[in-house]
Amino acid sequence: MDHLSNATLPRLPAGVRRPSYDRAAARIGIVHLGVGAFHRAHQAVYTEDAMDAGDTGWAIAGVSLRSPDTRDALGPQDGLYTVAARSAAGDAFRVIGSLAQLLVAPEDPEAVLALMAAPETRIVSLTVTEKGYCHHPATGTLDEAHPDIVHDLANPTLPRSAVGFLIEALDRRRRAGHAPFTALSCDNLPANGETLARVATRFAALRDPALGDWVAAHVAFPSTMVDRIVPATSAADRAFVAETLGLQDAWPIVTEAFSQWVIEDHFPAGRPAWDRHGATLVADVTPFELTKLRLLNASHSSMAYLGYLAGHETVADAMAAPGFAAFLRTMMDEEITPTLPPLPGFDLEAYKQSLLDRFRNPSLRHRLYQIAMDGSQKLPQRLLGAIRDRLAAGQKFDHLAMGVAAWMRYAAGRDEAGQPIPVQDPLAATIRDRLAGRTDAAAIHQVGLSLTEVFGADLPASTAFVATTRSALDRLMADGAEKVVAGG
Ligand code: CS2
Repeated sequence: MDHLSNATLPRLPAGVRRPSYDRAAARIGIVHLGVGAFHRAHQAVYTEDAMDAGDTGWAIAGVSLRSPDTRDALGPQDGLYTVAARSAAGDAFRVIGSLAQLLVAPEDPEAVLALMAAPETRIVSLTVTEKGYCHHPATGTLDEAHPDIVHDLANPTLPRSAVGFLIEALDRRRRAGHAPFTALSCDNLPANGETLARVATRFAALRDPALGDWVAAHVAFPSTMVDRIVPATSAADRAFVAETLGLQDAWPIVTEAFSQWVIEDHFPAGRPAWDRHGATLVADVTPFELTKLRLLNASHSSMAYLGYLAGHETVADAMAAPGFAAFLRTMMDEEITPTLPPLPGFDLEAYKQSLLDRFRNPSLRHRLYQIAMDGSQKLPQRLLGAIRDRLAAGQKFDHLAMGVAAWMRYAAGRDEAGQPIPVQDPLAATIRDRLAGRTDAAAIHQVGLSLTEVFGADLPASTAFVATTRSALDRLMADGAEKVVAGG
């Protein structure tokens, strides 16, 4: 079977949407760092819509900061790939052409920097995951001891980190008298634009105080809220897409029909007309971001650890198991909703119900193990912020605490049958070393709380937090996740 490419585009079945613009005439206006599945299901699709409507000066150069896999898969396809949006109502297939170039930073950092420094590049966007910011999750400040930060400060023209690339490219634009690009974070972080500004400006100042001042004064870092559930692509997904297209796609994206993008409208160098294609432009994204992180992502993470420990494979499997939907709904209603800022005109009840419906999507195999990754980088904005608000209000947070306890047990690396869990987390080795083979609740809890990068200094000093999370962990280790969740 032939591969998807510019040459085979005309062979697509009539029902498969494809680029309507002349790809050869499109010009790069965006460099995106972290050209992974989420970006390709989300920002690249909004940008495709804008280009289909004539905005063809906003093609994307997708940069991988680590692996060549995306470039190796899509390069032979002229950057084309399929987005298959699946739901109980049916499937929609679309071939996306907005990725005009694919680069692998470790192979040629200079090529990436040259593109980012070019005046035609007006936006540099990022989906580098929480750990890609090289920050302390509890405080949002730059981790100046991070190996990539240490390297990039010593080798500014050969960066490894997203921040290193951003600042070297901005410095080149500054020295050449070019205006800066807008730096657009599209990651699941609270106040993601402010977080990016904080770590980037600090990194710049460590390189050169004048550069730090320039970045702080001239670079726009708008915040965004991004939302689309995008499971990792499986071999079954590839077969499913090939059968529909009649062409092979080395890396299709299977996702849900739902997509949401809320963006602070602060783009001094311009932007695509994303707002004409489903994105929402606002002055302040905070209430949208907090609502999504604390409802969707908190539920995702709690379900990931409790569901994995209960022996379930996917989100849909867990949602079909006794008690999970009720556990999440109670957590959302009783412990999280009271911490949310007002969103005038927003139907919060309908939103919460829609989240549970999205989790139940029978067409998506969203593995709990995928969501469970990097929990040390996710817990602060997903569970701990709401817990701090509940502590300040003197209100209970038993369900949130159970989510924290389930992460502690998961991160300790042994499941309920005593089998090893292949924990993927920047702090996995630290946790393992500090446990030193101990598997009891007291040790797991004490090591967990010792992670100031995650829990800060305030939570381990809170009697209520320590007692509630320890009680949850004791219950979890005595009864098991399935019984705990079924019991509500
Ligand atoms: C998930 C998110 O893997 C995870 O941590 O919770 O990627 C989630 O699917 C997205 O935020 C949904 O918008």
